[in-house]
Amino acid sequence: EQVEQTYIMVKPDGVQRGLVGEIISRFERKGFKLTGLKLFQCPKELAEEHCKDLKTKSFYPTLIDYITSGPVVCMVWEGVGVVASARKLIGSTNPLQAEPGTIRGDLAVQTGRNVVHGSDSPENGKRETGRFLFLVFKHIISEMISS
Ligand code: YYY
Ligand code: MG
Repeated sequence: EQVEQTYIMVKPDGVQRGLVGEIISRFERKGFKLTGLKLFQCPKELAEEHCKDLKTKSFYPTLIDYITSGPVVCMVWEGVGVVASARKLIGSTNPLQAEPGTIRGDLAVQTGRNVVHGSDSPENGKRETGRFLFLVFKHIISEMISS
């Protein structure tokens, strides 16, 4: 079986509500490996790139405003089967339909404030992780330039 990577992002409501530790500990306790982590104010371009499959949806503008409304905690988790397993730990998109015991099932009520993102396929896990690493790289370079 192949080791996968998934991109997990605690959304601004999760950060503001102080749920970062709780969310990290669920992935840690499950036994996955944390291989990247950074707190960011999500730039609008990244939010648009990240949500580009949802561009035609009516909630898209609200979604972009939400994702860019405050800092997010970006993480990469690794392991065999991590992509599907992380989706199970996170629960359904609508927190009212998410099972108790899942992150959204336990900690959220609104779809538009559902606390956390997780990649939906191994391909997207790679793509979103790549985007995250690029952003970290850009951030380091821009700090070097401005210092
Ligand atoms: O992967 P997941 O986050 O569970 O759902 P997606 O269908 O990819 O939608 C991404 C994001 O968009 C969702 O987490 C909240 C928001 N959203 C919404 O605000 N209203 C909807 N009806 C569907 C999704
Ligand atoms: Mg999704």
